[in-house]
Amino acid sequence: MSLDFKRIKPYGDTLDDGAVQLSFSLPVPCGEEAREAARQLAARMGIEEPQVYHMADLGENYTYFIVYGRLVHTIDFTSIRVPKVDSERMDFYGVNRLIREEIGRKVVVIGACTGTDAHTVGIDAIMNMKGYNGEYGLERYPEIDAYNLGSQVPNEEMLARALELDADAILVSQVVTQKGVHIQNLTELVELAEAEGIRERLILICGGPRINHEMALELGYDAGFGPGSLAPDVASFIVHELKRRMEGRIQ
Ligand code: B12
Repeated sequence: MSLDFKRIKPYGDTLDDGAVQLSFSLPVPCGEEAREAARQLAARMGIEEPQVYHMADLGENYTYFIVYGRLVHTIDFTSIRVPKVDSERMDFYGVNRLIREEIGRKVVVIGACTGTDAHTVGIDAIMNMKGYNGEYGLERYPEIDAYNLGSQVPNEEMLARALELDADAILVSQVVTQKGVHIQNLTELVELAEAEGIRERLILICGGPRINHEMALELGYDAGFGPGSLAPDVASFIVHELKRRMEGRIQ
């Protein structure tokens, strides 16, 4: 069967069968009424023949469900446009060579989990000497001076340190997204930088499991990196952007 990219839908056993699995919780006591409520909700989501395969009592009148069914909706894949970081990706050696040969000085990068966020594993993956998933972190790059400020760093402190270190780029990690706290926190940093008149001097980058490039641009950042990002992705973007800005100044 040939694929119609204008009408794409999930599949399980055979193409276009629409098979999906979803899980959710409801604030109701576990029982047959809860099962029926989950089934009806799934039907309203556009799932045909919904079956509650698993139901578990979460205690205190909350219930968890896993529902299987067939999704009726399709998506026009040909109409999808997603902004992506489009700078050429270089490896560790390529990044260091480009800095040496075309920037001619060390590149200063500071990073942290800001606000109340204490999830340091993501920013460490990007910055730590030992690196992550087979790639060294920025601290290992001889041409990059990398400062990892750790967790729960207030935006004011982040900016003050950026000024003190004359940083080229600020890396902000936001993992907790409950109640939109990341939006508020990321926006505050941009506003502070603008208020201090230093926004244009900085390359502002954010990252985290629920961050993407489009969202980052909307919030006033230069780039956003999501799950699976590695140090060379970020380093490549920084040096290309720095070079672009330097060339802009010369013209
Ligand atoms: C470990 C962990 C913790 C540890 C953190 C320890 C530490 N030092 O980091 C502890 C136990 C402290 C913790 C606490 C909490 N946690 Co927690 N935690 C996790 C967990 C299990 C793993 C996160 C992790 O380490 N991922 C691995 C890293 C490598 O992945 P990553 O962060 O996505 O990073 C990659 C990319 O996103 C990107 N990236 C990340 N940051 C940046 C930054 C830049 C600049 C760039 C370029 C890229 C980049 O690059 C990285 C490498 O590819 C997740 C669940 C999960 N499985 O994801 C929950 C989770 C993140 N935690 C959660 C919650 C709710 C909390 C608490 C609020 C719980 C509570 N009620 O107390 C507290 C909050 C503490 C706080 N003040 O922040 C929720 C968040 C829900 C949400 N949507 O907001 C999650 C998703 C669990 C869940 N399903 O509910 N947590």
